[in-house]
Amino acid sequence: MTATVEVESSDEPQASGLQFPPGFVWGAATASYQIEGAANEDGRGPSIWDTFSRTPGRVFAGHTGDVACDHYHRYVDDVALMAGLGLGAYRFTVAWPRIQPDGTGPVNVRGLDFYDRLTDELIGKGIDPVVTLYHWDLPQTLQDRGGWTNRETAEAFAEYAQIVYARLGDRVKTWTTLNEPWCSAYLGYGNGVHAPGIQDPAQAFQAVHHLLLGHGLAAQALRSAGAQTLSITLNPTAVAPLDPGNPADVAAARIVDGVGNRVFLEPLFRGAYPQDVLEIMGRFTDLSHIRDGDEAIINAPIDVLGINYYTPTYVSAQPGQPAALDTPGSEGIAFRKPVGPVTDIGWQIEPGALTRLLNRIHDDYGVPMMITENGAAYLTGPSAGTGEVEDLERVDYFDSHLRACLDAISHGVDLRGYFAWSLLDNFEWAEGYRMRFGLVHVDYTTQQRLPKRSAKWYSEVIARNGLEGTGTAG
Ligand code: IFM
Repeated sequence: MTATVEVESSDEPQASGLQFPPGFVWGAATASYQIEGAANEDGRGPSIWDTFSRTPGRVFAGHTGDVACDHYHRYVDDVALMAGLGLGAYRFTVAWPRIQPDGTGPVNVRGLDFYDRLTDELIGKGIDPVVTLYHWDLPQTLQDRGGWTNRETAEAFAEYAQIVYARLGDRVKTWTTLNEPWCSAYLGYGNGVHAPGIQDPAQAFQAVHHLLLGHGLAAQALRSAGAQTLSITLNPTAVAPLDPGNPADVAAARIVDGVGNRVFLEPLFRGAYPQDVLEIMGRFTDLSHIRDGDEAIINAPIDVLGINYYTPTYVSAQPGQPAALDTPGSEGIAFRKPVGPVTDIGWQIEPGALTRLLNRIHDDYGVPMMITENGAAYLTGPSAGTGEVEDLERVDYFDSHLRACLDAISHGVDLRGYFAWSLLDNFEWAEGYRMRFGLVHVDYTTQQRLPKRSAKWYSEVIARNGLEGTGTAG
């Protein structure tokens, strides 16, 4: 028997399969060292990225974050730009070295004042401030004492988190402890491509643990201070075996998933490191840095998991292959070079991998999620004729990845929001300013901002809370 459903006609816009859930948060993200500049102003201390970027050969063409997008001085105009795009939320990072120039001890009130002004400016324009406490700019003094390989850094981070909360907690609802601890640990201490530039698998694993411990201690402290929505942002590897029918490739993917993903997800959501990963870590360290009770601290309840996604990873078993330095324990595993369409940074474009990743984390951990970064590097600049930036490839990238989000939502994923990376072109770490991820083009000579075609497209998506067209995504 078939049932007939009568649909009343109405002039109201009808939700289609390309519509996002009511209340979905639309935002854009940035990070302190990548945009602020003002590296030596108002009492800011040096960070590991100041040291690293001034070390010859570390960053493309010797670029540094000394000036970056000069956002520290231009935040009022930048917030106006965000309001013009219709952003509902803005994800920014507080720079630890502005708040405690030495990482511990005296508080630099002028640093707090800046984020206070920024927060008020956002709220005044109806934009929700979403704060990340750590996006890689560790105070150099802490690195001089071992950085994230030293347990004291985790304790110092919790103290710093409380200082920031005490100033902004009356207005900021969403608090993210760390951004992409995978990068801090494995790029900072594993392959050394990021600050502090160390290549040592033992230190990389110690850093993983102390980052997680710092998250847990900060989460506990923020919660007892009254924080409403707590989160951490991970960049889980969307890893798959090159040949899913080959058990050796499947085993290779399991190792990469363990060292890259489960090492974070399991203690965060189940309160214990997975046994197979402990065995890998145990080949490089005696594990004495993991103390009784630490995993319970890391397991502090959070409200939403931030996901940063850009590109998938495919691996296969390859006897004799040396380990990738950013994945200790990956001896005998080959990482496939990107194939098919890639962005200008060379990252493979595969929106379906985002759906798989979200579905998997939902199925395994049942946690609400938010896309806290997603975007693409394209070098498209202002055209000689119109002066406009016609970055249609970026529009396609966003569109296809938002469709991937809708697919995940229809699978049952509790996805609460999406933050485009990035609001502005900015300092892309070891790539310097040569890679451009912005919705808004920045002329680094004049600091002039120019919204790209993708910015206009994104503001239309925000206004309609959905993508153009009808029918189902995918
Ligand atoms: O620019 C970075 C950001 O700082 C962290 N996530 C990835 C982005 C693109 O590489």
